[in-house]
Amino acid sequence: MQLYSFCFSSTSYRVRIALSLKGLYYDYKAVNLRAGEQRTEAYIQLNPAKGVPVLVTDAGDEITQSMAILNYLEEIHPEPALLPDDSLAKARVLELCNIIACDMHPVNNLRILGYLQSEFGVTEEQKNQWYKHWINEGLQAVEAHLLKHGFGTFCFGERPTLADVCLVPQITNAVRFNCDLSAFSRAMAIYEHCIKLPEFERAAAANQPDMIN
Ligand SMILES: N[C@@H](CCC(=O)N[C@@H](CS)C(=O)NCC(=O)O)C(=O)O
Repeated sequence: MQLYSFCFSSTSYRVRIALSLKGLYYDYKAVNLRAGEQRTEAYIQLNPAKGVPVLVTDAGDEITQSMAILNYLEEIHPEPALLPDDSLAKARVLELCNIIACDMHPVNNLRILGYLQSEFGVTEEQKNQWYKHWINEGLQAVEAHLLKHGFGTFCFGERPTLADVCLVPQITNAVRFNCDLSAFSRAMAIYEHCIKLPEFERAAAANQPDMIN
């Protein structure tokens, strides 16, 4: 397999964690988002949505959208399972994934922050205020969900699920943007636990071939 990825991309990081947890080998194809490589003609042929990640399967099929890629990996490589069998338990995991993937990530995506600056003259300070506001809103929902339905060392139990796969990259970004995360003690405890595990560490930005400062 091949993974089109950017070291600091949280959506790519989700997929890197899942590949690592499942012990799957892949070729790393770096896409420098800061240099705008996601908007080149060649890349748009690969992903018209102009983003990472893209997974190219062993058969050469291209899959975009991190949640679709995670679902594919779960079905093709079911062990270790990152979703519970029980329907309600699975819904709980996916609820948390969707808070992050649907409610939080899109409003703070690079292109949104760039548009705020280029079209509306938003200052760096205002951009950071926007970013922190949506992180805080989203993590309040995450924390409440974890307190209501979560248990164990990970989000849901003693083994990582897709909830942890989505949570860790989102918190990593929040830490990078100096957000105040003191109100989210359950989410932070899970994050601190996960990032020390070799499977998560392998997938971190610092360990990617395109790591830049
Ligand atoms: N919903 C998509 C979002 C993909 C996406 O936009 N990824 C970000 C990086 S985390 C990106 O490539 N942004 C490029 C840009 O905004 O120009 C997914 O989950 O894969």
